[in-house]
Amino acid sequence: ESLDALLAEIAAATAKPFPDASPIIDGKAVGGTPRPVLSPIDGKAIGTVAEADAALAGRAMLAAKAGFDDWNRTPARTRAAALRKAADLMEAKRGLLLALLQAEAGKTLDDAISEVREAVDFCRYYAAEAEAKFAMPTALPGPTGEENRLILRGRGPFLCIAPWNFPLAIFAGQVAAALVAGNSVVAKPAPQTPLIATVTVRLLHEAGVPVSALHLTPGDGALGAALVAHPAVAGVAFTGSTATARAINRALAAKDGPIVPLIAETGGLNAMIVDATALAEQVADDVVMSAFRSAGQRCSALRLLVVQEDVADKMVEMITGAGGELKLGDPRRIETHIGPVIDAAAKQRLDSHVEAMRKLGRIVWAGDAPALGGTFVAPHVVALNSIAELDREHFGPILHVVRWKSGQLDKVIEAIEATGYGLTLGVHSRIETTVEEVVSRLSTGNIYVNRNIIGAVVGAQPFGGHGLSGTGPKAGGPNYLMRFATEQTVTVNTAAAGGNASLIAMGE
Ligand code: UN1
Repeated sequence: ESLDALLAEIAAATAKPFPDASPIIDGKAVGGTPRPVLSPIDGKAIGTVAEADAALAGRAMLAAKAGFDDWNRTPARTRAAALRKAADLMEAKRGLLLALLQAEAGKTLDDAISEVREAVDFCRYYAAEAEAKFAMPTALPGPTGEENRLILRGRGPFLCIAPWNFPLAIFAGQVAAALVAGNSVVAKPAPQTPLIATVTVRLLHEAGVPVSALHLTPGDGALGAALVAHPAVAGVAFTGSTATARAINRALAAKDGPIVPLIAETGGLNAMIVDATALAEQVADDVVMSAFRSAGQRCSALRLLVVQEDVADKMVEMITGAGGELKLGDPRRIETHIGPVIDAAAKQRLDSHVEAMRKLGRIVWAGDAPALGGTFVAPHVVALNSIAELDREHFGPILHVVRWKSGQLDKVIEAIEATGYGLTLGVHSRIETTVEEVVSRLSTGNIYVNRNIIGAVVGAQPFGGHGLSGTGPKAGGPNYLMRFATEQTVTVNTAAAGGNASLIAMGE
């Protein structure tokens, strides 16, 4: 399959105006307050979003409540079939999805292609998981004269709140998991990326998800708070900052009524430990890939390189050499390696961190940012004196470097664990006991040995962290759907009149 065909599909999708974004309740676009959607590439409007207010949030939640029971009683195989169909439709409509990932989220072609792939994989993976675990009750052994069945069902109206950095894959992944487990859904995309969310919801409806089971409410954090506060919410799946996850957790805890579960995937202070035995070229490649590509806008991205003193100068030189080869610019151009950061606020936060580090004399290297209208941030390498100095996640192409003395691996491990985050971690070493020590002593969710630390593959590398990085379970893993479900145990007295044959037959 040729690149030309792909580029032609993107060009065809770009030639027409993108479909507008709006709240969708029971399949209908319903009002909202319009504003333009701006591209991070050049700041120009690429479409319009009508944003929901608290009243529409309430309507969407009530519609999801009304739609829940039918969908929950729909056989899991039928629900899974809808996800498979959605995956097929995503592939068929990839031109539009790729064009939107580029224009709305500023993604390079590489990143956009991987993201469509990931969204498709999530749909197919959760479909298979639901068929394996939800379609049939599990028969469990027990005392003679009784039959026991464990049945998995949806919880109710699920609220899915997605980030802008994977506006297709994470958005579709959360929604697909919630739906296939039997929940109805109200989805709130990030304010920066409502267009692709609207296309995705329409596509899921086209694939066979009833309009009563999936509703969309574009809007900002205030809208998110109104949705979280609604009494009908039966569960929340959230990916975004640790601070917002905490706010959601507090708001849920403050409500009367049922205890509502929160599935949160948040930030990280992701480190890579490099010792003197590591292969330098490989480290340089993996660091550049993990810290700078995708403009550092992955929660898995590398923030902190912890390198053994003896090899630190050489490693940093190779990293900045490789970093200097990267082309920043319009992500729609095929030769571009790094596109813009998501918006002016993100750029401003990163610029002020770089400025603060510059004042302290900590800037080791800065790449070039293009003189274009968009929100571009050059990659940087910043020297720190200690791991503890990195006090928060800087969500962009900024790599912090700390040196460690041989014999101090212990201290390095303790300092990384002490950050309280635990999302991704890399270790580069050719000494097996070093790798083992790192893996066994760190609680980090995803550990990568002698490779880059981004791009977890659905099904093969279940993704998610601990502590300040999230609640689990891992997305794209065998336990993810469980948190979207309730369990029901049915025990039948087989000696009783009639024997309740139909209930006993369930799960045979
Ligand atoms: C995120 O950036 O919010 O492994 C999580 C990866 C991606 C990260 C997604 N799955 O790079």
